[in-house]
This record gives sequence, C-alpha cells and structure tokens, in this order.
Amino acid sequence: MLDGVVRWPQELAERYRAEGYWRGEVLADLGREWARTDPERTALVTGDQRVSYRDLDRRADRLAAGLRARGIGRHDRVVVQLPNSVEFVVVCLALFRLAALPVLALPAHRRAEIGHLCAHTEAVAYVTVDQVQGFDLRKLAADVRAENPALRDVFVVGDPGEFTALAEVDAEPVELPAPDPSDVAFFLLSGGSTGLPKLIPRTHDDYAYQLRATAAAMGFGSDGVYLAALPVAHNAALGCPGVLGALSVGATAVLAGSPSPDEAFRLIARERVTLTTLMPAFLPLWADLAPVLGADLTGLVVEVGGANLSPEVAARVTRELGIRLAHFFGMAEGPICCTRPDDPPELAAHTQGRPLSAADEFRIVDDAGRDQPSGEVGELIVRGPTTLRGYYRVPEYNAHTFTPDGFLRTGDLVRWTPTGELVVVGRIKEVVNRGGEKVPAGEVEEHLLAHPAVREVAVLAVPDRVLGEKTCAVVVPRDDAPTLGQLRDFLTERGLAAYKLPDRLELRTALPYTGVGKVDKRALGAELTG
Ligand code: J2J
Repeated sequence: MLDGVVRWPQELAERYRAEGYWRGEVLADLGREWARTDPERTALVTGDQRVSYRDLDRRADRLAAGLRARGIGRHDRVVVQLPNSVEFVVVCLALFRLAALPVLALPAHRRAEIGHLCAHTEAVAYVTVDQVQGFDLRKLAADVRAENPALRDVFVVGDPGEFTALAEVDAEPVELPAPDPSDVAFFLLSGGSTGLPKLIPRTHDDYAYQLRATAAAMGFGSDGVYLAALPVAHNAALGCPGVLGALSVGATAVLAGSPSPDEAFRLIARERVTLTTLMPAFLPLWADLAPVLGADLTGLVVEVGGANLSPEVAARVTRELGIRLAHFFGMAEGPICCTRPDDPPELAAHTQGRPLSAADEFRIVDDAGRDQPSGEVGELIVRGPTTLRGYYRVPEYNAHTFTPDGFLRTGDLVRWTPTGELVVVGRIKEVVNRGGEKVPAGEVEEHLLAHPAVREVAVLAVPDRVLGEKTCAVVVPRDDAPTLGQLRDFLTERGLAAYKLPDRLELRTALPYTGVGKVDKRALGAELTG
C-alpha cells in the first residue's frame, strides 16, 4: 500500500472479503471482458464519436504503454484535469493498468487547487486540455510546473504548446502486472474540509464494490445507457454507477458537456438514455424546458443528490415528466444512502433512503459521541466497505476527523425515519453547498485574509432560491473597505476556482465571537438572513 494511505484494519478487510463485498476486482480490468466477448458493443458516446469496447481497450493499452515508456509506473501520482471526454476515460484506464494513481481535479479548478494537488501528492505528471472557455490551461501548467520540481511531464489534449500532446503518447501494448486489489487506485477530492482540499484514496476493492452495488441498486445492467451530464471527475457521475459503472456492466456511457436541457434532452432521445445524475438545482429547469423542447423523459431514472432536494420539486418532476427519482446522499469519501427507483415516489421526495451496503455502519451521534435514539437529529458517522479510513498524508487532520474506532465524522446532521430511511437536515462542517458545488469556507477565508484591506473575515452560506445556498463573505476592513468585485478579482488572481468566489459581501466593524473565541457563524447567519 502507498505510504500516507490508511488501511482498513485487517479484521474488517477480511470480513468484507469473506462476505463478498470485496472480490479482488481491479479497475484496470474495466471493460476488458466486454472487449473480448462483445468487441463491437458501444462503450462511450460523445458528440458524433462512438467508441467500441474493443477500441477503448486498445487505446487504454497503447496509452499505458506510452506512459510507461516515459517512466510513469506504479504508485506515481498523476493529476488529471479533463472535461467529460473519451480522453478522460482512456487516461484513467491507462493509469489504472499501470497501477499509477489518477488524482481527479475538477475542470473548474485553477492554479491554487492544481498547484496544491501537485505539491501535496508530489505528482510526476499533469494531464489537461489546451483551453476551456477561453482560459489557457497551458499557462496554468507552466506556473505549476515552475513551482513543482517533481512534475516531469505535462500532457495536453489539443494544442500542446510547449508541452507534450497526449495523442502522441502511444506505444505497442505491453504486458503489465495486475495492481493489488487492496491498494489505492485513484484519488478523489473532498468537498468539505477545513484548510486546503483533502484527498480521498479509493481502493480497487472498495470502488469496484461501489460500482457493482450502485448499478444493482439502480437496476442498471448491460442494456443500460448512462448519461454523464455532471463532471465525470466527481464521484456522483464517475462511480454511482456512473461512467465507470457502465463500463463494469458492459453498458454505454454518454458524455455530455453539461446538464443544460437542450444538450441533455437531445442525447437522451438519440441514445435512449436510461439513467443519469443531476444536482437538485437543475430539476426545475428540466421541468420547465421539457415541454417547450418536446422532450419525453418518461421512465428515465434520475439520481438526484449532492444538495437539498425540495419535496415539491421532486413531486413535480415525477408527476409532470414521468421521471423515476433515486434520491442520493453521497460523499466522495465513500458513504452512500439512496432510495431505489422502484420505491414509492414519496420516499425519494422526503428522504435519502437506505445505506447502499448491508455492511455499512451508519450511526447518528450527539456532541459527546453518544448514539441518538431513532428520530433524533445528530451527526452522521460512518464506517463501511466503501468509506475511507483516512485522508491522504494528513495524520493530524485524520486524528480528529475519524473516531478512534475509525468512523468518518461526516459533518452532516441527519436523522432516521421510523422506517429506517435517512433524512439530511443540516450541516456542522463549514462548507457552502452552492447547488451541489462545495465551497470550503476556511479555504476561501485564508485567501481573503491575504488581501491588504481585509482585517477579519468569515465566509458562510446564505439562502438562494435557485442554488439553495450562495457564498457570503463578511469582512471587517482595515481602512478602505474593499468592494465585492475587488475581492473576487483578488481571489481569481490568486488562482482560485470561480465557483469558490463569494457571491455577496457584507461589511462589519466587528465579527461576533463565541465563548471559546471562534467566529459565531450561527449568529452571523441569523443576522444575514433575519
Ligand atoms: C443534502 N446534502 C447532501 C443530499 C450530499 C452522489 C451524490 C452526491 C455526492 C456528493 C456524491 C446530499 N442532501 N441528498 O459523492 O456519490 C452533501 C453533504 C455531503 C456532501 C458530499 C455521490 N447529498 N450532500 O455530493 O463529496 O453535505 O458528494 O457530506 O461532493 O454533500 O459532497 P460530495
């Protein structure tokens, strides 16, 4: 196992194996069996491109060989920042086959995030595209490489500029040793943590199980067609069952650029999509535009989650569109609770369903760590065959984010219904959930404190009709008060992703503090919304 990754204790690992959750499958083999038995079957669709299982397999093998020739091998970390594309899947498969470790950045991430990921993981390579929406990622790559001596290679999809074109990394396939199933396969980014973004190691065993279990829960098999409308680098679209789950069951994954209704509806009709994933904020838009655009979504299963879903919106899309909702509470860290497509629609409208795995241990505890009686609200803590045991290379942070017996403290406030479904009611972690995009308050505060006009700052969520929440920065200025525009420009200049920029600025002469000297965000929140 890679240094800095916390293992499951042997006893639990043996139990997960003995009970058949972990079966020794490796992500390196995704799609391989289908390439052998049904090579012409369509694995991926994007735009006008259709990629068969055979071609996908070959491309992954050739890229793996090409990367190996450049010295990339077992346990090497490679930061991957690609939009939904065939390249994303080929790169991940190639790295899995080399037992090298993709570190999955979101397309929205910028210099601050990519720089941190490269430095923290000592990445040897960064795979990116030439540009997105007018932003030149090669410039970002040059800055990051200048600061990270370990970063030997930058591979670019499109015009490589001073770097290497990904398309040129190609060689005759070679025999490669299979990765160890209990070893880490790749890293996901945590949405909610204090300080800099944390990395979540996902093992072959645990992720292969997540793919299998979520596919089964959604009734998704080889005749299924999955539409990835959210970024595939996010756990929800990657592996619940998502694109990788589609490859594991021999289904087809359709890669869209965004969840915008015109593109999504066109693909759903053309490819006969059976399953997709959305954040709740998109549902009203889909409901408004489906009749206008003449889309027939009847029977489509939509996994919805990541942020609060209003029961009215859930009822509306079920009634008006004939969509079958599966309501997900998920975390990149691994825990998943969901309603199943065949559950009564009220269940999806009002609850987040049942734990994915019979081996999941979900507990609801009070401040002192005592289990709460059913129906009472408390913090959700989780242990299970998909839930990480520690973030990568942050032992001090792990010491207080996990209980001594290895339960992840999720920071989410939840309760059980009398029939055993989970209901998410709030949050104690300092994260703004901006329509499903997670903005870690502490990270933004740290950047804002570097602004010369900012003496003190607190970043917190304020309600928003469309996104559910937006980001408000409450600033105590030094002399001249900064404007919102100036602060946003400053953060952009520091290389922060756009979705983390504050939407609103409030100026104060002082911040309220609690008895222990922490900013009283609850009081501030009440003041801002009251
Ligand atoms: C309220 N808050 C929710 C829900 C997650 C599937 C779906 C989503 C994610 C995801 C994911 C929520 N209602 N239904 O990984 O596999 C908030 C909680 C949680 C955090 C995790 C998946 N579902 N949340 O959103 O890692 O606060 O994963 O701790 O991005 O989203 O965020 P993330």
